This record gives sequence, structure tokens and C-alpha cells, in this order.
Amino acid sequence: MDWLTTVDHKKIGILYFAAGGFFFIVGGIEALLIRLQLMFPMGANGESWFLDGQTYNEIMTMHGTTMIFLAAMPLIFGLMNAVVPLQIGARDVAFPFLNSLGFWTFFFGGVLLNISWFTGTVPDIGWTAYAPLSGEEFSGTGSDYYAIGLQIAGIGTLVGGINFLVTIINMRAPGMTFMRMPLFTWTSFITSGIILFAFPALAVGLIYISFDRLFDANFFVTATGGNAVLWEHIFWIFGHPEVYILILPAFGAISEVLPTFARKRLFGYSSMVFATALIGFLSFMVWAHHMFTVGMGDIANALFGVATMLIAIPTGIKVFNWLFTIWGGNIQFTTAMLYATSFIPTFVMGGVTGVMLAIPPADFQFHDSYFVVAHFHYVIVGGIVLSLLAAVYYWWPKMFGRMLNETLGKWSFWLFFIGFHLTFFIQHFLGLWGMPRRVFTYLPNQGWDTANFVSTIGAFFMAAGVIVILINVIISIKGPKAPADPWDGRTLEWSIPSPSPEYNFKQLPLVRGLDAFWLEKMDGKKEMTPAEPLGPIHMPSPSILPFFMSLGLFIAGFGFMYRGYEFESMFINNLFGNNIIAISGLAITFVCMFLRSVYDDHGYHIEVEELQKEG
Ligand code: HEM
Ligand SMILES: [Cu+2]
Repeated sequence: MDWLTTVDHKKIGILYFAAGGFFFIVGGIEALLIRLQLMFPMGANGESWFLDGQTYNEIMTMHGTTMIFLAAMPLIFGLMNAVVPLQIGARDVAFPFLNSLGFWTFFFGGVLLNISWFTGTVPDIGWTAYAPLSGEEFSGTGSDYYAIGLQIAGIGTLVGGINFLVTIINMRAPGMTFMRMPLFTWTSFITSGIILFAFPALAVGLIYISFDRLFDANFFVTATGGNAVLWEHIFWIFGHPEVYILILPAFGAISEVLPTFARKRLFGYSSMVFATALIGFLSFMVWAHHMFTVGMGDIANALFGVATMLIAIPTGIKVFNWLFTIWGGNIQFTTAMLYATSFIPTFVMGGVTGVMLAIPPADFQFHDSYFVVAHFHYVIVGGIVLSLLAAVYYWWPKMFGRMLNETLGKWSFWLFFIGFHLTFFIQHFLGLWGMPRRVFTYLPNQGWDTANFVSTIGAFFMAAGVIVILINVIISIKGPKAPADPWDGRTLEWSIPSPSPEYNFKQLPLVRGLDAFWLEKMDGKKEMTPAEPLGPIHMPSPSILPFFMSLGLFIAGFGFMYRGYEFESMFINNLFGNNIIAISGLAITFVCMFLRSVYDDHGYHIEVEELQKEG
């Protein structure tokens, strides 16, 4: 019950981790099924050895959609929740209630999407849902699950982003100026800004798809005057910024782990900040590089190609700053540091193939081949997942108050890292040798058999790495208790106990510069200087309303999806056909909103005596 009603950012962070971790495993199992199917070519009798084409399309679609929206996004949000308020010396996020609402809408959206496995109507349109494939003519209820599931989950992301913008602007501790904020907070800030502008585009696009499908609108239906390419534009105006939404906090985490374990301050702090802002801005200027082959014409292709290559400049600045940070440092190769250092060359490889893809005439060759699959997994797995794992090993003690085992950590690292390159490096060549993306089988003896076999073996190495991580997590429950500052850290989160008390800081800290905690340690102090006398702390009350608001949307989602559906039972037909389900679902949400507005909830206080008792 506690978990359903919590508005504490640390607990919400753990909820995001649990749900995102669960979906990561679901998406990972889907990836293994994809790789198993592609391990062998088509048999002599023309039969696929494992999956049929339809099932393959469903698994591939759900793999991509799950990994992006239900695994990577929530894991990033989990990290932001766990770390940002502590790093800026705040007691919580600006809107704790909204924070909980964001989590539950994401969660119910994800559940809705995955219920499609049980109704047998799984989305089969790729994670990009291109029109007209996603329209009524060519796809079934699965596309409704896609559009409505992502719509609900997207609300969660949008409110979460707004919440973090306000938190970082308003809740910083005394002395924590913008240019003293740790890099992870900076990247979370800019990511939240990108969310603010990118997610509405997705929301609008999904509404168009839903209207086309459920209410016979004509946004993307060419026959009645719609425009199918319009969807591609809308999708990528959201979709390209989306990849930066994911990668920027990953950059931020790397920028915290490297200085800590190289025992040097981050090289080029201000250039890192400006490079992040520049990437955030440019991320909106390049969407059409996904559409070079659509027929936009040479001028548009050239402009979008050049704009894309520009992003390599701020990104290069970051890479060199990371290298100079560890240069000459006193490096400690903890598990977190292994992941962080291995991230640099891996991510650079993904960046280099990105610049190759940005050359329009070259992209005519690479497009829709395995070269693209290799490219984006180098960025997504080699970039985002490696740095998320670095971040998990780094901040785990702060989140859970227990240490992860370093030996198991190193095993998991090598299994995952070797497995990753084994899986995806060879896919560059598969692409150059002509293997198309999104095919469920291929003829033997085209020179692709061995490479596909190798790629699948690599995927199983990665799976083994993930299993070792899970074992590590399970045994850490009984593992050694974490000290407040296990890594001799530089930023504020390490100045308070692990796990931190519900109010985070008994007294708000006074920040005197960048790497605030490190500065105090250099002055021979063990704690931050407080910026306020000890006083009662105001806390928000827990609430079940966010859970029910999201549940209402979830029910309404089914109501809309099945309003035109023919059920066996007349009773159910009537419920859905007359919009009773849809209206009841929305009613639940609105009643909760009403309750929230009319009941004044002033929260409660933790009194000074209590704070003193806790020491
Ligand atoms: C961890 C091991 C992973 C393996 C072995 C793997 C494997 C694959 C394969 C083989 C495909 C191509 C399917 C096809 O084109 O027919 C694919 C597609 C895709 N993967 Fe992964 N993947 C992994 C992790 C991830 C992660 C972590 C993400 C994102 C966070 C991700 C995002 C995607 C996306 C967006 C697609 C495109 C789906 C589509 O074409 O609609 N993958 N994956
Ligand atoms: Cu892009």
C-alpha cells in the first residue's frame, strides 16, 4: 500500500527502476527470440525453423517499442528521481503528487500495451508505426494498442519532464547556482526541456492515428485526401529528439562516474554544459535524416544531412573532455568505472556510423539494412545501456543502502561487453552485404549464415551478463551495508546517509562551488555547512489518487479501442458500443481530479525533536 500511495521521489525512483527493469527483461527476451529466429536461414523446404512472419513482426515491434518507451525511458526517469533532488540539495521534487501521477500513467500505459499479448492482437507495425501500415486498411487492433498505450504512457513522460524542469529551476539549495550544478543534473534539465517540446508532437500524432482508426478521420489516408508522409514527419520530429532525451542523462552519468574514479575534477565543465545545450537545440533540426529516401529532394536532404553532421561537434567536445578527465588520473577500475570507460569507444563507434548515415547518397545504400540496426544499437545499447549500468553500480548504494558485489559486477561487465560487440559489430557487415532490416528469414548461402549465427551467440552472452546482474541484485539484499560515501564522491548526494532519510537533508546545505561536497572535504570538514537552523520539516502526504487517475485512463483506453468491436456477448457489446466503458474510465479520472482540487491537503511536519532523535 505504501508503494501505491508514495509521493517520495526516492521511492518513485525505485518504482521506476522496478518497472523499467521488468520491461527491460521482457524486451530482452523478445530480442533473444528475434535472434534465435535469425540464427539459421530458411530451411530447404522453404520453411522457417522457429517463428512465422506475423509472429516475428509482432515480437520485433514489441521489442523496439518496449525497449524505448517502457525500459530506457523509465530507467532514465528512475535515475533522475533517485539522484537529481539529492544533487541539488532539495527535499523532494517540486510537485511530488505529479511525480507519482507520472509514474502511474507510464506504468498503466505499458501494461495496456503488453495486454495485447493476451488478447492475441499484438502491434505488428514496427516501433515507428508508419502510415498507411498503421491505418485501418492494413492493420488490426494491435495498432490501437500501440497508439493508446503510448498515448497514456506519454502523459507520464510529459508531466515528469515538466516536474524536473521546475524542480531544477526552483528547488536548488542556497548557493547552488546553475553553473555549480553537477553534470547529471544539467543533462536531466536539458532532457526535460526536450521532453517538453518533443512529446506533444508524439501525442498529437498518436491522436491522429487513433482518430483515423476509431473515428474514420483522414489524416494519413491518402485515398481520402490525407497524407501518409505527414506521419513520418510527426513521428521523427518527436523521434529524433527522443534519442537525445535518452542519451543526454546517460552522458551526465558518465560525467559523474569518470571524475569520481579518476580522482580528478571533470575537464571542461562549462564546455560540457554548453555542448549539452547545443545538442538539445540541434536535436530538433535533424528529424528528416530518417527520411532521405522518401523523396524530399536534394536540397532538403543536403540541409538535413549537414545539420546532422553538426551534432558531431558538441558530441566530440564531450568525448575529448571525458578523455582529458581520465588522462593522468589515479584511476580505480570499479565496475561502474569499467562500464563508464568502455562506454567511450563504444559510443564513438555508434557516432561514427551515424555520421556515415547522415550522408544522403550513402544512406540510399544503408537505409533499412542491418547497418542501421548495428548503428542504433551501438548508440542505444553501447551508449545508453552501458552508461545506465555504470550509473546503477554507482548510485545503487545511495538508493538501497547496500553494496553490490564487485566480483560479480566485473563478470557481468565482461559478459555483457563482449556479448554486445559480438552481437552488433558483425551486423554492420551484414548490412553492407545486403541483409535488409525487419525480415523474419533469409535464403541460405548468401554469405549471411555465419554472421547471423555469431550475432545470436553474442546475444546469449549479453543475456548471461544480465542474469549475473540479477543475481548480484538479489544477493545484495543481504549484502554489506553501504556507508554514506562509499566512493569518496564529489557531489551533495554523498554527504547524507545511504539510503537517505525521507526528508533527505536535515538542514539544507550551503553550496560554495562546483563539486560542493568535495570542496568541504578538501577543507578538512566531514559534512556540509548547513544553510539554515534546525527546524520542523514540511512533508507532502501520500495519496492514492494518482494511481486511480491512471487506472481510469487505462479503462477508458480499452473503452475506446473496443467501441466498434463485435463481441460474442450482447451485454459486452453494449457496454463498449455505447461508450459506457470509455465514459466510466474517464469519469474515474475526472472524479479523482475533482477530489484533488477540492480537498486542501497541507501535508504534515517532522518536528525538531524527532529529527534530533534520529541523530
Ligand atoms: C540487449 C540486447 C538486444 C538485442 C540482441 C537486440 C536485437 C535486435 C534486433 C536483431 C533487431 C532487428 C529486428 C529486425 O530488424 O528485424 C532489433 C530492433 C530494434 N531494437 Fe534491439 N536489441 C537489443 C537491445 C535493444 C535496446 C536496449 C533497445 C532500446 C533501448 C533496442 C531498440 C531496438 C529498436 C528501436 C529496434 C527497431 C525495431 C523496429 O524495427 O521497429 N534494442 N533489436
Ligand atoms: Cu535521428
